[in-house]
Amino acid sequence: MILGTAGHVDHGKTALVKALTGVDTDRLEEERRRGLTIELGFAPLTLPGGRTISIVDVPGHEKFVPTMLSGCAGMDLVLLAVAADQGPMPQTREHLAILSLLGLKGGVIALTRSDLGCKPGVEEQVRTLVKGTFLENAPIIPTSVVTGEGLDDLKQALAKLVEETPDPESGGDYRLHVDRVFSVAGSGTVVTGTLTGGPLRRGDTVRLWPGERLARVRGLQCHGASAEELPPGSRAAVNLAGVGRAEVSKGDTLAPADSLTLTGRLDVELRVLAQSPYTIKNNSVLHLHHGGRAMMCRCILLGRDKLEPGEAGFAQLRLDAPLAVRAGDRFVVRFFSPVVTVGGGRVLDPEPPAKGRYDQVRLTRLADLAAGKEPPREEKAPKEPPPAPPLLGIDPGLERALCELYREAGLEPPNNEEVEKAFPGKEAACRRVGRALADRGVLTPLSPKVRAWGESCETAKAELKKRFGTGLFTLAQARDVLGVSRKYALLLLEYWDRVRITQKIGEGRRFL
Ligand SMILES: Nc1nc2c(ncn2[C@@H]2O[C@H](COP(=O)(O)OP(=O)(O)OP(=O)(O)O)[C@@H](O)[C@H]2O)c(=O)[nH]1
Ligand SMILES: [Mg+2]
Repeated sequence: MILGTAGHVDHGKTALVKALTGVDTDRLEEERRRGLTIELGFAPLTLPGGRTISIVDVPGHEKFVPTMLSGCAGMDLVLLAVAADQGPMPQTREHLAILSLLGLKGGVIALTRSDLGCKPGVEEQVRTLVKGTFLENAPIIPTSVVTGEGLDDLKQALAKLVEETPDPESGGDYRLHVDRVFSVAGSGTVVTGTLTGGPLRRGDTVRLWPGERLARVRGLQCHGASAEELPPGSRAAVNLAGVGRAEVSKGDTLAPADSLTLTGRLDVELRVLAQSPYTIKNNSVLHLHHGGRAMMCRCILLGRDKLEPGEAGFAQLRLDAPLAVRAGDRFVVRFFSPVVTVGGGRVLDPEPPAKGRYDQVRLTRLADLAAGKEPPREEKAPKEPPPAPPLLGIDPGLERALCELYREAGLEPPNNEEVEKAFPGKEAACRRVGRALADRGVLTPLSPKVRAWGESCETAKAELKKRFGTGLFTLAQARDVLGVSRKYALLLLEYWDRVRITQKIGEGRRFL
């Protein structure tokens, strides 16, 4: 079972984890120097009664909310830290909202740093904050890592909570959102993450989504102890046979080959937080967080033009990059700018139609899906056969031909559909090879529909950096330096904005 921390920066989360487990989860030099959590931290906690659970310690700083979100994947319970001398602060509220949107069911609240004195009325403020949320009836326990006050009570409260909470559901397909990747001398690439579903066994063949790479699980560990299999709710370290360090990234998902849907569009049930300062309007751009991934998306509202704070409705999210999902998955959305959490919801249909915002049949079907009813079945196009494993199944001739085509096209590539059409009869294989080349970084995914030769993009970056340094430049200037049309210059710059190579400022941009 996974217990996550939550709460505002400096409210004593990491200190509390250390006092409970003996593990300092701020392991980076920078974290220790700045006294700030930057990356997720992990520690096992043995509770009174002998049961051991895993703690995921998240950063509280506003800047690291995306990291906090990635740590929520697979979280069952929360330890919300509120500094007794300060009371609830913005990220106390934002973390609580995120955990509510993700469907967490229980937790304990620690009033930390109690030795520094309590702000008058702080317990009341906390009670008011959690009223109507899943923490409404959670115990509030004053704690201090300096005097030791409350630590035993906190452990007892956690033991009781764990006992009352059903174990994470087993059965079904395992899934693990990768939160760390590293190499171990003599073993090769190891990824870690929180396991849901499963169990995951040594010898299993996993797919590294959203890529198509298949890999065998050579070894498994939980908090340093080797295992033949791990149940859901485990912190898992997975040694992948034959996978290079560069072939898997943080945010990737390990799951069986045909268990997820790779998609660029999601029909969802979307709820706007009651305390959201913003309304979500049709066609607005949002940051989407799902599992360990974050990306931009465009929100097409279905059957309405806006969602006010506190309202829920159906929407189609059009994603900037393919995402591996399953119906029922939870997600969170943050406003484009300023970046604050505004809502979230559940995926209802990962393979939805592209059109028909006011189509009554579609809206009724979504309402049925949201209510958990099996919809009146529509005829769907037959699914593509599961992709063949790359490297084994890839036609080297086709790979060469595609590379040639993209190299020649440089910064003005044809879109994916046009590329496929150039290889009649081999469209599906072409799609596979294209994706595999993008996964390996040979091609750069400028948008869900267009890829470009990676080296051309790198050269373009170098040319523009040489010309403008970190100064501002306009789209027209970039177009002239690169000698491409406005359309392609914009495609490249918008891609760089998304992956934070450039930043858009008014009408200009600069390199970050
Ligand atoms: N006096 C006192 N200080 C504490 C206590 N717990 C934490 N602190 C201090 O509060 C500061 C922040 O503690 P952390 O545990 O790093 O806070 P955090 O919530 O993990 O911070 P982020 O991870 O950056 O969000 C540190 O200087 C701690 O020494 C406590 O019980 N008493
Ligand atoms: Mg911390």
